[in-house]
Amino acid sequence: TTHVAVIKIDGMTCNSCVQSIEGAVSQRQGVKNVAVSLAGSTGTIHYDTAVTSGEELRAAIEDMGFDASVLT
Ligand code: 9UX
Repeated sequence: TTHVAVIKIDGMTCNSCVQSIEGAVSQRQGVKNVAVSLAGSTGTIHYDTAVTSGEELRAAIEDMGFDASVLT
């Protein structure tokens, strides 16, 4: 099943980090699509629930040095 996680991402101040988060998250197993909004401080990620989870994706973003929390 494909679900959509919306993750609040604090600490992004320019598009360089938007690109690096999108690149890293898009390569993770189970991720179908990822779009990060600098203006909205969010990441919207479509993923396969059999393979990964919102919490796992949040932790991956946190490990990149951002303060991340799962909104939906
Ligand atoms: Mo831009 Mo990322 O100043 O740490 S490179 S937000």
